[in-house]
Amino acid sequence: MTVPDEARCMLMRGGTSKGAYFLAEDLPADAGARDDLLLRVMGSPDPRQIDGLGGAHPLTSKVAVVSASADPEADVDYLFLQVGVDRPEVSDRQNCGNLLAGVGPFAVERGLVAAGDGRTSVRIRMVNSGDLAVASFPTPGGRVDYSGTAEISGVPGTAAPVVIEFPQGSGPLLPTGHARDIVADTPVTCVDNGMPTVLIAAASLKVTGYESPKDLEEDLTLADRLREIRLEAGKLMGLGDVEGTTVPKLSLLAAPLDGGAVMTRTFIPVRCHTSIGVLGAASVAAGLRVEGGVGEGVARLPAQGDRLRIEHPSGFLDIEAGIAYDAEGVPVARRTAVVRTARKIFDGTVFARPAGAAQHL
Ligand code: NQM
Repeated sequence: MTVPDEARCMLMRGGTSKGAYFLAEDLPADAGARDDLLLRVMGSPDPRQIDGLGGAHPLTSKVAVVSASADPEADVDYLFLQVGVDRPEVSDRQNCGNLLAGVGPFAVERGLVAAGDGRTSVRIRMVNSGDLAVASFPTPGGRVDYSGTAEISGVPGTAAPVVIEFPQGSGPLLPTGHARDIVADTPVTCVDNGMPTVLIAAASLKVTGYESPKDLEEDLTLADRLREIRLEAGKLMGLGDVEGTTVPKLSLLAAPLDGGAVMTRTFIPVRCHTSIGVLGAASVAAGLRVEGGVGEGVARLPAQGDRLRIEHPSGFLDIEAGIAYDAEGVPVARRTAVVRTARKIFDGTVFARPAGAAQHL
């Protein structure tokens, strides 16, 4: 099989992440050939990703593959691929709500969806989870306008708002069936409102939850504890052996510092996020509302409404995420909504590192 060495590609910032966006038809149809090409495009495996597009961090080593959808409820299909930085791995095991912010604009740029005059809404099927999202963004004069006044923490400057709504998740909100489990001697709440996430009170791991991501990453005792919790929680959540996978994430909770509902430090799952993922935040927000969860006594929930402010290392993320209890008393997620921004950085042809070059590292 011949694997191409170049592909049509658009580099975009999506929320607080950055990734390479491709039309599915511009990549090899065979998943093995596609992944081989993507590793070489991003410059992986290499901790610096010096010979590719990747930015030497999981948040900047991401790929979106977009195509017209056969699903009558969706306009486009979006497959998210996490490309390993220092490991030769491409994973479709998780979703990414940050790159999702660029999918609608990309679909218009590539002519998959016709722009409305003023605003365009794109219905997106997230292939990784099967869930649907609707993104709407400004398209004055039938063209995507990335400029605007929306600000998101973790991104300098302002840009056009991309409003993203998730009508409802498909899986159970509490994958273990409990509001609280004891895992590796630690109380946790395992929740999935779009991203499997283990909530842990920072104090139960003997950290404050206000440390910098760098300080937390350098704490090797903490890293061992988190690994132990994650492996056990992964099994309880029905995810099997999660040793080499990027889910579940782990979110440490502490009391808010700046008027929000909670302060977070989120491990994705080894590096500590410099802010928080969108679906990660959706899961935290829903998990905080679960009666008997580990957020009780830590978080300060607003008295009314579904809107919550999740504080994180570089600011905050406001999200609307409500839950309801069904007839059996089981908590279920309701609509989730968030505002992100996105920006086209370049559009052109990406030339991949030649096959075999990484073996010399
Ligand atoms: O949770 C990082 C990110 C993400 C994922 C991660 C995300 C989300 O910030 O929806 O966006 O958790 O690996 O891009």
